[in-house]
Formats: sequence, C-alpha cells, structure tokens
Amino acid sequence: MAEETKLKKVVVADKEVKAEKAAKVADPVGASIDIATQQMIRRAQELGIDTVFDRAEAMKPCNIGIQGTCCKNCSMGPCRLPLTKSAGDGPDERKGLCGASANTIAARNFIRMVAGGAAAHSDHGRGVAEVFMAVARGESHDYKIKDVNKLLAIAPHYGVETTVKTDDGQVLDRDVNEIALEVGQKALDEWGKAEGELCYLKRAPQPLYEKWKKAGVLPRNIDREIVEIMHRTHMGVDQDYKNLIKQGTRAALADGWGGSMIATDLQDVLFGTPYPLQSEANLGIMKEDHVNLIIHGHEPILSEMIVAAAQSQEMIDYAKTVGAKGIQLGGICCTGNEILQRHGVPPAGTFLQQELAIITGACDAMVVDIQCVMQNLANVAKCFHTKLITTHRIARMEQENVIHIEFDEHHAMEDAKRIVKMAIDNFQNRKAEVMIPRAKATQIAGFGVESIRYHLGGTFRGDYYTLNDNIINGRIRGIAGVVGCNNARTRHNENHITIVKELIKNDVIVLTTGCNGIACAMEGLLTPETAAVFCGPGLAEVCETVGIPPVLHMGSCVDNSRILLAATEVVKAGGLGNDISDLPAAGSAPEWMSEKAISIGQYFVASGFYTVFGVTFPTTGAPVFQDYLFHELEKIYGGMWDFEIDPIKHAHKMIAHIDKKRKALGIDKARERVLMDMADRMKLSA
Ligand code: SF4
Ligand code: MSK
Repeated sequence: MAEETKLKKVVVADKEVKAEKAAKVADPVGASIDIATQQMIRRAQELGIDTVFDRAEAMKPCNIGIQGTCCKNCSMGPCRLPLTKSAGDGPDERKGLCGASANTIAARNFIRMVAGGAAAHSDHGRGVAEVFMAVARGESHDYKIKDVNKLLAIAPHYGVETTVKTDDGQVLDRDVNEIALEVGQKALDEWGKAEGELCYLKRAPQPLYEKWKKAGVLPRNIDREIVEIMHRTHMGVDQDYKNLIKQGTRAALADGWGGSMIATDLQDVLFGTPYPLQSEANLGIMKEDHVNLIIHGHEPILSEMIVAAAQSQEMIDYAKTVGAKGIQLGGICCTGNEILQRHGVPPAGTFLQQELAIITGACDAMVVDIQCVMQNLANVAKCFHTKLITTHRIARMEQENVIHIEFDEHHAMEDAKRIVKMAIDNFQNRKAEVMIPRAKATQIAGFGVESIRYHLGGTFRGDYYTLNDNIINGRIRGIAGVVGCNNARTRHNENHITIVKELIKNDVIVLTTGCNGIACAMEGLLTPETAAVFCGPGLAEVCETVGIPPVLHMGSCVDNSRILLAATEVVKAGGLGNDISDLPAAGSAPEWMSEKAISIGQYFVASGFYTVFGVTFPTTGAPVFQDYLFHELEKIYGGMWDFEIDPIKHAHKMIAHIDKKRKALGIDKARERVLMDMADRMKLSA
C-alpha cells in the first residue's frame, strides 16, 4: 500500500514537472530577432518538439558555475565559492577544501577552457595536415594542390626552400609535390616537436614577437601547451593565477598562431584561397522541390567532396529520377562558412538554427562532422524523415537513429557520393508538411588577407596602404574584428547585429568570422549597398569607391587567424605604429558560448587587441583575477579583456579604445577635420 502511494506521488510529481516544462517554452519574438527563426520556433512548438530556445527557458544556468568559482578538479569537491555581497568588506577568505582561492579556481577553469578551445581548433588543423600529407604522398587521388601560389607563400615560414641551386649555379623551381611533402611534414611536426618554438610566431610584427619572448610565452609545440594546462590545473599543482594565465596564453598563441593558422593555410592550399563571391543566407535558401542536404560542423575535408559530388551531373540526374528538381546544399556553423567562402554554398543558419533546419520538414539529410553539433539533432530528426549522418571518428552520437559513415580521405569521393545518394533516396520519404520560411538575404563573402589587398589596390598596386591611408585621413575610424557564436541565454543575433551596426555607423570597418558572419549575412549587412544605408559618411565613401561591404566576411572560426595576419599587414603597410596594439582596432564576441571563443579571445588579447565579450564572463566570481585579465595584461601584451552585456555600450567601449589609439598615433585631429568637411558638405547640399 505504501509502495502504491509512493508510486502515485512519483506520477503526480512527474506530471507536475512535465506541466511546468510545458509551460516554459520560448517566446519566439523574445528568443530571436530573425523572422525565419521566430517562425520555426513557433512551428516546433506547434509540433510539440522542444528546441534549444525552449530548453533555455526551462533550465537556468547554475549561479555559482557562471561566476567561474566552482571547482571539481578532485573528488573532495565540488567546492563552490560564490561571490557574496559582503565579499568586498574584508580580505577575501573564500577557499576550497584544499585551500584553493577563488582566483586560483577561476584561473584554472579559465585556462581549461583555453585548452578545450585550442585543442578543438588544433586537432582540426592536424586533421587537415594529415590529409595534406596524404595528397603530397599521392595517396589521396580525390584532392590535389589547388593553390600553388599559396603553397609557395607559406613554405618559407617553415624554412622550406621553393627553389634549388644546381651545381652550375642555375636557380630552378623545386617540384611542387616535393615542396608540399616537406611543408606537410614540418606542419605536422608543429604538434609535437621536441625543441624550439612554433614556426609561424615570426609572422607577427617583430615588437609583438619580442613581447612574447620577454614574457616567456613563446609556445614550444601545440600539444605540449595544451597538455601542460591539464597538468598545471590538476589538484595541487599551479596555484598562482598569474602563472596559470601565462600558460593559458602559451596555449592560446599555439592556437591562433599555430593550429588555427596552419588549418587555414593548408585548407587554402588544398581547396583554394577564397575570393569574394555572391551567395545567400538563412533558412529560406532551402527549396521544397529540391533534395536538401545540410552540412554542419567545422572541417571542410568531407564537405569539399560533398560539394563536388552534389554538383556532379551523375548526382543531379539521379536526383531527377526521384522527382526532385535538383540538389540544394546548405551550411550551418563553420563547415557552412568553409563551403560558402570557396564555393558560394549558402548558409542555412547559425549555431542556434541547426534544429530548425530539420523542423522545416524538408531536410533530407544533415551531415555533421565536429564541434558545435547539438546532440538534440538526433531527437529532432526522429520526428521527421531526416537522415542524420555523423562522419568523424571522434564525434558520434548515442541515439540509434543516427547513421555513422566514417569518412576516409583515401576514398573521399566514394564516401561523399554515398552520402549524397542517401539524401536523394530519402527525398520521397518526407512525411511531415514542409514549412520553409521565406526569409533569406544576399551576401558577398570570401574575403581574406589576399583579397583585401587586391580590392584595396587592384592587380598592380595591391597594398594595405590604401586602407591605412583612409584610417589616417579619418574616413575609416578604425577596424573591429567581431566574431563568434550564438548563445541561447541571449536573444539570437540581437547583440551581433546591434554591435556591428553601431560600429559601421561610427565609421569602423568590421571583419567578421564564424556565426557573426552568418548573422550579418542574414541581416543583409554583407553587401556593398549596405554602406549607403548603415555606415557613417567616411566609411560609406570608402566602401562605395572600392566596392566592398562595410562588413568583410573572413570565414570560419579557424580563420580568425586571417584577422591576425590582416592586422599584421596593416602594421607592415606603415603609418599606424609598429605593433598590432598600436592600431585603432578592437575585437568582440557579442554572443559567445564555446571554449574556442575563450581561446580566440586570449590569443587576440595576447596579440595586442582590446577584446570585449558579451552575455557572460567566466571569472566574475574572482574579481582580482578578472582585474588582472581586464587591466594588467595590457602592460604585458598591449591588449586586454573586457565584458559588456549592453550592445550599444559594448560597441562604444570598442570605439573609445579606437579613439584612444588614434590619439596616441596623433591622427585624432585628421578625423575631426574629415567630419567637419562632411558636415559642411551636408550643410551645402541642404
Ligand atoms: Fe575543492 Fe581543491 Fe579539490 Fe578543487 S582541488 S575540488 S578546490 S579540494
Ligand atoms: S560555429 S564555435 S558557434 S562561431 Fe564555428 Fe559558430 Fe561559435 Fe561554433
């Protein structure tokens, strides 16, 4: 009898929980600024399918974890050290069972995030380097070296000769495959070489390299710096927040100037260096009468082949045999950005829209590789006909409806065709009513260090000096790198778009990557025509003259390395100081969520950028450590962190920093004159 009562109570409690959960669904308009996203959240709710937006309502974050002061590095914990209102009244005596202070715990957690992010980017880079080696050895016939010029440009950074001197003194070009083999080997060595430092560090401006050397943070090899973080943060090892963040800096630099930069370079050599092209963005790119194949994740190795397979006449003809008019590819997250920038494949959405692409009922297959892939995709796919296919040996899902086709570069095209065929065969199995939002926007993407040079100077006179000149004369106030994820704890895309619009309104040109790039594309900010509508007069004039958008999409998360190199080119072009930290420039991740963002932020800071994050900051429970990040790092590297939730204030903090740098360079007056000229002109035309 007692058992029966207990059971009844459990059932009642379960019903209550379910009822409570049911009541806590997202308000579509409050959850996103994007109409297509709002429509699909509503659609999911009608169908009784929960999405990340609803789950964010039902489950709130832990109040202590969010402050960065919860430690579970040994089983005496978790030790929780929340910052209380009275904490500022006397000495901070908070400590874990072992005595670890709030600073130690927050710093350990912070650099473990750096380790996670640097590992993710760098393992991606290692995967590309392995494919690169297979190509150079002639073991993979489906890929080839596409951009020989880029190979020749990067070879010297690895100390690889591109020419050879004969006995009689003639200088001859070396065989391309021979160069590739040596570059590939040297690149792979970067992960585990026993001595020395990373090859690419010397690509940075000389004063920056010297700062790293003086601070003792030159990364030795990529894997070592990540492993050392895990060691130092083990119970009872490094218990000095300054020393901990020093190791975090080493690993972050090994990401930005190592793993990520290698990934970007070798991808460009293998798949082609991006140049500007036109495409579209948002869920509206999906087509009801086509086979829709969505590609999601980060590595372009498989997706390159899928693009080739889907564009083959054989597959297009096959799609027609099942009644489809063709094959529509679409991207999500950074695999999406990779195939966008090289092939013009339109992104279907950002990180937070991945479930929604399936909820259209028109997604015949979703192919995922690594990073930013939500496990709930499998639960959503179950409600539709969608085939969810995992492809990477390190990234599988436990749900039974998920198909695993492990991709192997040695038979790349065969694997890709199998996947495309699977999507086509699934076209006739659509069971739910299809609902594809109409919203989509045109974009110009595919910018990089090389194409910016070309655009600014043309074929014969390509140089960054044109950009510097416009910064010096004040038409362009400064440069902002605005990058990173979406975060379900804040309204989808609102911070991204508000910050970018505020920056370009104030004549700050924006370089974007990752989900910020996709968000800007969805909002129509990636077209030259945008300049006349949203930009301040100076930036508008430059964009109209040169024919570029005010927001330049530089690619995926690993392509933040392109921003580092573009900033280095600006320094080299002259007139704006000697180091990245002298530039009127700032970085931002308005809606970050991933550990990779923390690694990126740390290498931006250590490269001299003032870097502002939105939504939340994982050290708020340790004010002394946070102050070190926000103020003291500037004395070492010239860059520092900041945190601002309000998007307008966020943008203006960046602008204030840009103005501070303009003043230090003595070019603040030039801008005042330009603005006076514009005002005068406007008065004249009134
Ligand atoms: Fe607690 Fe120290 Fe163990 Fe962390 S390492 S869980 S602070 S006892
Ligand atoms: S995909 S890391 S959500 S940017 Fe690179 Fe977007 Fe952030 Fe993933």
